[in-house]
Order: sequence, then C-alpha cells, then structure tokens
Amino acid sequence: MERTEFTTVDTHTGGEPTRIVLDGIEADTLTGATVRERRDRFKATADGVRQLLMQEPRGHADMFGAVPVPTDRADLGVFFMDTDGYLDMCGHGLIGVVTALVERGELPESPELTVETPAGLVDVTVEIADGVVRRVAFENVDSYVCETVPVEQDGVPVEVRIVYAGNYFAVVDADSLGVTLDSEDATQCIEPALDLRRAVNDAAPEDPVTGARATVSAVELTASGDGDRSCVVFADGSVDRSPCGTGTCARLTLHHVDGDLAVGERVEVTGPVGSAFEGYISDTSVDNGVTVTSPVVSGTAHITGEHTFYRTDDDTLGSFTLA
Ligand code: PYC
Repeated sequence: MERTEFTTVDTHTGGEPTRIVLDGIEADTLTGATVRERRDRFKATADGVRQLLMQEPRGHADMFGAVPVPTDRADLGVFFMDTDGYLDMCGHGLIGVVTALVERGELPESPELTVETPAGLVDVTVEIADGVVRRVAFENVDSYVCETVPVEQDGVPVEVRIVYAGNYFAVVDADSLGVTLDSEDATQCIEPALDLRRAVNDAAPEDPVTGARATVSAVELTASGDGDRSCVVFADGSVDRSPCGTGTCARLTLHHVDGDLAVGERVEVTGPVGSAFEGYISDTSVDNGVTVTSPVVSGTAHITGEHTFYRTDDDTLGSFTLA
C-alpha cells in the first residue's frame, strides 16, 4: 500500500482557520519565477492536494489554507487556497502564516518582514514578546474603489460597490439584502451573498486602474452604527469567522473615498464571531484618475495544532464537498 503524507501547522486568526502546508507537496508542482507563477503551476498540476487538505473528510466547508514557497524578492513567499480555489491575497491567512512561522523559528524574529503574495509584495510588522507573536500588521497592496453596480435582489434594486483590495469585493449593506449581522446565525448570509456575487459577476464590472474585468471573489455584508461590523462570504459559501483582512482593507478604502476616514485615523471592524481587526489608511495616491489607498490592518493569530495527513492508495473516497 502506497501512502502520501502532508505535514501542516494550523492556526486561527480571530476564529478563521489557516492550514499551512509545510511538507509533502512535490517541488516540481511549485516551480515558477514569482509566487503567482508558483501558485498557477500548483493549481494546474496539484489541485488535488488543495482539495485533499481543504475539503472533507480532512478539511471542512469553511477550511482555508496557505502554502509557503521560496522567493528571492521577500522574506517569505506564500499563496492562499480554500475549498473552492485560490485567492490572490488573504489578510487573516497572512497573519496566521507569519505568526506560525515566526513562533516555530522558520522566519526571523524580526519586527519588519516582507511577504510576496500572488497579489504583490506586502510589508508586515510583527510584535513579539517572549517568543510569542502578539500581533501582526500588514500593509496591503494598493486598494481602490472600482465602480457601483446596480443589481436586483428578489426584484428589489440593490447598490453594490466593487472594491479591489488584493481580491475583488462586492461590498453591500446587509439590510439591503434582508439579513442582519446581529443574528448569531451567520449562515443566513450565505445564499443572499452567493446570489449577489453571481449577479455582480454577470454585470462584468471593470477595474478602472488596469482596465481588466473585475471578477468578484468575496461578498462583504456590512453594518454600522454600533461600530463597523462585517460578514464576508467567499469560495463556495464559506463564511469568514474573522472580520476578513482584505475585506477590512476594502472597507477602509470605501470610508476614505467617502470622506469618512482621514489618513492615519484608526477604525476597528468586528466579524461574525466578535473578533476584531484594527486598521487605518497609511497613504494615498492617484492612478489613472482613481484614488488608491495603502491600507494597514492588524490582528492576532494562534497556533491550534500540527497534523500529518495521510492519503493511502486504497482510500478511494478522496475528498468532497457536500452539495
Ligand atoms: O482575511 O483577507 C482575508 C480573507 C479572505 C478570505 C477569507 N479571509
């Protein structure tokens, strides 16, 4: 009987998991000149590994993962995956990976690190005390508002704002979708969010900076009043338990463009299980007539355990998601 093994260290960032693959992936499925190329090669040649580690029975419907890869442009290269595919950037995942690798001695105990992601280079600041990472902040890639897309939800017109923050987000007021973020049951957000993502992507929004099509991967349902709250739905209906790192960047960018957030002013965004990220806009510029921000977001992660996963050749079930 043949057995393949994969070693992971798992973290959670404000309740949201990141399964970090340390060993077991064939090196020739990770080749490329950039982290994006390495991710694309993995996607083309070893997507079964993603499915095996993210989906049931070894993962679950809301599992999230990261694969550290070599780079000579930064201290660390990493790409991100979920039960359904890949994201170019992930804030909670980045906080989890940096926390785990610094605490395990696999990254230098340096307060300043750079990380190459498929979305680009990200600067990271690490607060460490007694060998424990207390907080990780990242300055995301450039973020900007793309456009407002009018869609109909159950015959009712809804205004959806498309924001690039390392991934394309459709940001919408939860009330306008008929859901509340006050409920303990965040699963009520899933169907309306997936319907909205389909409608928005059918409308083919454009990225005003690159001129390319902006394909939305995540929907951010928002509520304000008693502080900023959000619930981000992505992949095939996964709910981010954290406030979502890149989603928080999208939110900060919208606040800034709407004149509600000055450069340097700090805000906290709370996610569906009550955990919060803090953020601010560190700088702005203009590209192609569009206001571009540099959002900084910070949060805390914890290592939850280590795994060695097996796949034996007599295990015919493989991996699956429940339809
Ligand atoms: O933290 O950026 C994030 C994220 C994206 C999807 C899930 N989490």
